[in-house]
Order: sequence, then structure tokens, then C-alpha cells
Amino acid sequence: PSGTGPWRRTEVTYPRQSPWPPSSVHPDEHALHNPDFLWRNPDPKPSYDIVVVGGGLHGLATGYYLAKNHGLTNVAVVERAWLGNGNAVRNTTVIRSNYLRDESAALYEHCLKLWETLPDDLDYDLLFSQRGVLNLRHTQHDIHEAQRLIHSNRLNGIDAEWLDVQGVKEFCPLINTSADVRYPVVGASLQRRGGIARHDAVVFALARAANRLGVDLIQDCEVTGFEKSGDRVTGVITTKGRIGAGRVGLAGAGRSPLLATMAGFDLPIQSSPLQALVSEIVDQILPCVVMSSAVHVYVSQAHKGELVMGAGRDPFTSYAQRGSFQILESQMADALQLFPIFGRIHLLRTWAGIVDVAPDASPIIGLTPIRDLFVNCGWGTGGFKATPGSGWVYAHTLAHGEPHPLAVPFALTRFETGDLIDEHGAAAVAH
Ligand code: FAD
Ligand code: PYC
Repeated sequence: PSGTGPWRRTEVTYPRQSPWPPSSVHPDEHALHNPDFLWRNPDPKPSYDIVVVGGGLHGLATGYYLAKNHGLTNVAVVERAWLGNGNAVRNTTVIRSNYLRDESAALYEHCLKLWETLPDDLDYDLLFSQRGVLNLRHTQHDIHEAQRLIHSNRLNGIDAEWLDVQGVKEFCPLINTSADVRYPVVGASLQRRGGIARHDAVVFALARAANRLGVDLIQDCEVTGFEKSGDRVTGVITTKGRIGAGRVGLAGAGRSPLLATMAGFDLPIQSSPLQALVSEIVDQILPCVVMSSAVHVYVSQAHKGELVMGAGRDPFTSYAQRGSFQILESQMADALQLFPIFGRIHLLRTWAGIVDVAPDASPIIGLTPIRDLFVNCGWGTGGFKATPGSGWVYAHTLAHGEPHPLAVPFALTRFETGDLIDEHGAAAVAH
């Protein structure tokens, strides 16, 4: 389709290539003064006020908000490989805030509100597109669950609405709404403000902005241990040597249990592969994000034209960024049930990331048993959408040494007190 619908093409703008720096100027010095450069690559200083471990989405957002919101610039974000190599650019970029529990609704809506101004804030085209996230419903139970979610969302000030089958067909004409399938579509819940963004642009933009504010982004620097004095952390041991730290914030996603073990405490996290795949490039045919828990697949269309699809986690613990064929096979079969026309489209590539899932499918943010060591993990299959809000509350937590009010319910101690925040339903098809 063409025209001015929500599926119209957005022009992709890439950062311009930088001229090679004149030989008289050190590349890092040049970078600081040239708006086309994204970030410097400094060697680590002997110590920092705050060291953030993990240069993914949440680590970079934390570095950025530490500088921007709290004026803290003696900060390093240390990354074992290159910025954004983890789930930052492996995710399928679905953004929404329609979580069930009050605590999650407050946190994820804070995130979504930040997304709405983030491109201007970072002065970067993130291809943030609020094209709507449609959750298809197929059974009576699904309808009850959707109505509960819609009421809960509205009570929390989050946009949510119900579409009947006719409404689904109008909103997304490509969906097969025939009654003659195993799981006929009986309606859908819709968050219109939900959508997608370009994940690598988010990495570039956050890194550039944090760098400009003076945060050191140190790549190829793996944290291999922690230095402690009594009950508090005093630094990190890395492949680039020891770095002293007033406070340390973990943001290592798929490797968070390994980092915690190194530091001497346990996290109730399971790490498993989550796969996704893209098709060849086709014309814009899908105007929104479509998810179905019962059929068990979700699909969106990238700005460039690939159909982006995913489904559930692989059912085993792993730190290898690859998954099993059976998940891909079943998600393709499920996609064909909802979109029979996809049978004519070629699958281009598949990949996996390691997601860190807590028993209640909610993140863990805040203090650890070790003084001055903080944790931000457990975003599992849903942390892309949380990027700005996660960085915002974690920066506050690190700056003040105590949790941001929105992060308080997400403390590690909830697994001792039993105050769990069960969001398995909201995590939906990705679980
Ligand atoms: P990451 O971006 O993975 O960053 C962690 C970083 O820590 C990595 O760069 C890693 O190298 C580094 N690190 C680890 N150990 C060390 C160490 N010892 N020393 C130094 N650095 C270290 N979320 C959504 O909201 N919507 C989606 O549609 C969505 N789809 C997904 C699809 C897939 C296939 C996957 C895998 C995930 C998806 N997610 C989605 C989840 C989302 O990608 C994650 O929750 C999010 O990326 C977590 O961000 P992060 O910054 O914590 O992790
Ligand atoms: O959290 O919305 C989500 C999501 C979609 C796909 C993976 N995670």
C-alpha cells in the first residue's frame, strides 16, 4: 500500500561519515569537537566515581542520565566487547507500556513517555514509530484476560482499547480473520502509542550523548572480578587492569548471574536463548506490530521492509547466542496461520540473544548484599522498551545510593519477602 497511512515509509537518515582527523590532532581530541564522531575510545582512568558494567542499552542509558540528570561525569561504562554487541541489537524493538501490575505500569509508562521525547533529547533519528501494538485474542479466556488488562491499564493512565474482529481487520488488513482456522481471531487489545524504533540507532545516540557529556565508554574491557574492602566494593578487575570505583552498577543482561557470582552473591535469574528472524525486504505491508500468545508468534515490519518475527524462549539455560531449529520452525508455522501470504516470502536470517529472566518475569533494580554495588538485570525478553526509563531510574539509584521511587518495588529482596510482581502475562508470546 502507499499513501499517508501509518505504514508510509520514513526516510532513514544515517549519521554522516566523518572526515579523517588531521594528523596533528589526537583522534579522541578531534572526536570531542567534531559533531560527526560518535564517541571517543579512551583508556580507563585509575578510578571513577561510578563504573557501570555493560555497554548495552541500559548501561549506556545509565551513563547518559548520570551525566545529564545528576551532573556526574567521572563515570565509565565498561564493555567486554563492543558497545551494543549483546541484546541491544539482537532484539525486535517492540515498545509498549501495557503491563498489568501497578508497579510495572508506572515504570514502563515512564519509559514510554521518555521514548516520546528521546529523539529530540538525543538529537538523533531513532526511527521511533508509534504504529500501535496489537495483541490478538483467540478464546473466551483470552477475551477475559484482555479486558482485565485494558481496565488495569486505563486505571494506570495507559492507553488501551478493545477491537472486535471487524476492527482488527480494519486496523491490519493482512491478518487472517477467517473463522475456519484452529485459533480464529475473536478480537484484540491495542496500545496505539506502542510501536518500534531502530535499535542500533539507540545505541549510537546514547553513546554519542554520554560521550559528549564526558562519560568514558571503554570497549574491549571485560570485568573479570571485583575488588572489595570489607563489605563494600572498591573497584573492578578488568582485562584492561584494575579500575577503582566509588560505586559499581551491574548492567550485564545475559551475563548478570555470572557477574553476581564473581561479586559473591546469587541472582534468581535463568539465562536462555531468545531467537528472532527477518525475511527478505518486501514493500510495506504490515502497518502495526502484531502479537498472538495463543498462536505464539509476533511480527512487525522494519522501516527498511524486512518482516521481523519472534516467538518463545528456547527451553534451556545457555550462554551461547544461538537457539534450536524447532523454535524457528514452529514460529514460521504460526506466522503462516495468521498471515498465509507470508508463504511466498523468503526467510533471510535468524539469530539469538541470551535473555535474563527472573521468576516473576520482572526486572531487578537496586541494592545488592555488597555495599556500593548495585544491580540492574532481569529485563528478560522485554528490556528494549525499557531503555530510557531503566537508565533514568538506575542513574538515580547509583547517584543517590538508594533506589529511585519507581525502582523500589523491583528490589532483589522481593525474592525473600515474597512481594513478587508477576508479569508473565505481559511478557506474552516471548515467554
Ligand atoms: P545488553 O544490551 O545485552 O547489554 C549488556 C552488555 O553487558 C553487553 O554488551 C555485554 O557484552 C556486557 N557485559 C556482560 N558481561 C560483561 C562483563 N563481564 N564485563 C563487561 N561487559 C559485560 N525487548 C523489548 O522490549 N522488545 C522486544 O521486541 C524485544 N525483543 C527481543 C528479541 C530478542 C531475540 C532478544 C534476544 C531480546 C529481546 N528483547 C526485547 C529484550 C532486550 O533486548 C533486552 O531486555 C535488553 O537488550 C537488555 O538491555 P541490556 O542493556 O540490559 O542488555
Ligand atoms: O516485550 O513486547 C515485548 C517483546 C516482543 C518481542 C519480544 N519482547
